[in-house]
Amino acid sequence: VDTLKHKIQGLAEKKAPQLTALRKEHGGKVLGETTVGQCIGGMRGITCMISETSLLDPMEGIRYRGRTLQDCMDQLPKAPGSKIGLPEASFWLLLTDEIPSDAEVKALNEELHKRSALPESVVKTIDSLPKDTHPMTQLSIGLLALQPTSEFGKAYRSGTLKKNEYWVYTLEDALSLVAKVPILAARIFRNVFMEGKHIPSDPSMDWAGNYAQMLGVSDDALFKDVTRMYLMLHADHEAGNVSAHTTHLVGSALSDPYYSYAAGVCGLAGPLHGLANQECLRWLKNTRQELGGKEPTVEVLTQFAKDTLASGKVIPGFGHGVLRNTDPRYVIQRQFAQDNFPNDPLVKLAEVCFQAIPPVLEATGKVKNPWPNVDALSGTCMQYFGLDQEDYYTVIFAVSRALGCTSNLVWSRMMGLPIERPKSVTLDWLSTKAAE
Ligand code: NMX
Ligand code: MLT
Repeated sequence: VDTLKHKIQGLAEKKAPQLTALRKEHGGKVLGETTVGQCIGGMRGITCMISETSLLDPMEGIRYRGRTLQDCMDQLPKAPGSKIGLPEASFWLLLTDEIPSDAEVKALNEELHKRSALPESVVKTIDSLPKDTHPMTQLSIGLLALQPTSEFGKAYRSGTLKKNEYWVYTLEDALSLVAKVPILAARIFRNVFMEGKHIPSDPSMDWAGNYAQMLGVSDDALFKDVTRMYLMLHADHEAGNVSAHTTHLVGSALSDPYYSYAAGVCGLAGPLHGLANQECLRWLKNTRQELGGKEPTVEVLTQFAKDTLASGKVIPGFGHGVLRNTDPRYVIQRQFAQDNFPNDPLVKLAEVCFQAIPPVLEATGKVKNPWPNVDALSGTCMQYFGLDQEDYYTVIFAVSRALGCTSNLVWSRMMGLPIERPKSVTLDWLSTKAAE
């Protein structure tokens, strides 16, 4: 932890003059105009927030601290025999702007294992939930049940916490939350789908590999890799997406990381955001069932896609608020599936969807990005290894997103960002303004 603190502090010292200059000398500089359309339209395209950890390019996708996801795959340390950049190494990168060494990732994993145990009260809370409570609801309840362990919350209540120390306690909570979230998530999975038969955490394993072994659906070494890949790819997507923005907003009130991320998880549970991976697998399974053993063709899938639109639903796994190209996270998962299980029936079906769906969406004339996003393939990769309980998929997304959302909280407190409070207006106010 000391190394991590030292590196974050060092980076913050380098960035401090930049932040001061921006505040003092350029505070009045105009970044863009806000239109009536943007005010009605979900604030799309309004630049109004800082996230140091990652930046999204509409065509090339997300970069973690300036590195593309392929750079991360290539450069981040890996588990023995694996080709996947470790997600906990991406956590280090998001926090420090440095690619960690193998030794640093090993030390980070040891630290995470030390912090990973769930308090008995949290175990009791989770185990007592009705099994038909959606896994995302269970996860947000579990995170809130962990809130009394917050070091930030305790320090703030003590009345002695200084503003320049906020980030230190936020980091403490970030590390503990990241350490505990796979344990909590695996417990939820085994409670709901495996009759409460739990598999203990293995302290010799990496963060994501251990999560995979606790899920316990497959002994295939590739299942650990697909889990590592899932967790590395979903870690961060700048701060405007619903889960990151919610976490950021709640954190800006100085609610601690458990409160903040529990709120973010509730946002991730929406079908237009993280739940799309669940919905996408459901859509593919239904489509396959309707095909009744027939090979999927572009013609048939085109008709299924049109039927979905005609029934007033969105096609999950396609489109994006900011991306205007095929999501690089989709591209990396597609390569993994093609390299390892190209003949899986759902992989084949997803390939046909890739050809059939974009033209259908384009033909509507209103969809700004007809290309697949990360959710179009993540569930397909998981079901190949036997994790076909799609209601659980968004929980895996949430385990990963904890890395980005909590790193952002650390940096928001480090930069001393204020409480977030944009202006809202009424329709009458807008009409008056529009008539001016
Ligand atoms: N299927 C059907 N209609 C769509 C789709 C889609 N996949 N994508 C966009 N549209 C519609 C959208 O509903 C809107 O219709 P209307 O004007 O009637 O309200 C119109 O096209 C314009 O929307 P856009 O400006 O292109 O997209 P927006 O930024 O509003 O929304 C999403 C972005 C991601 C919410 C939208 O593309 C969508 O609903 N996709 C399907 C759900 C999904 O895959 N979400 C996952 C996103 C990634 N993630 O992990 O969070
Ligand atoms: C995400 O990963 O958060 C999604 O792609 C949604 C977004 O960025 O708006």
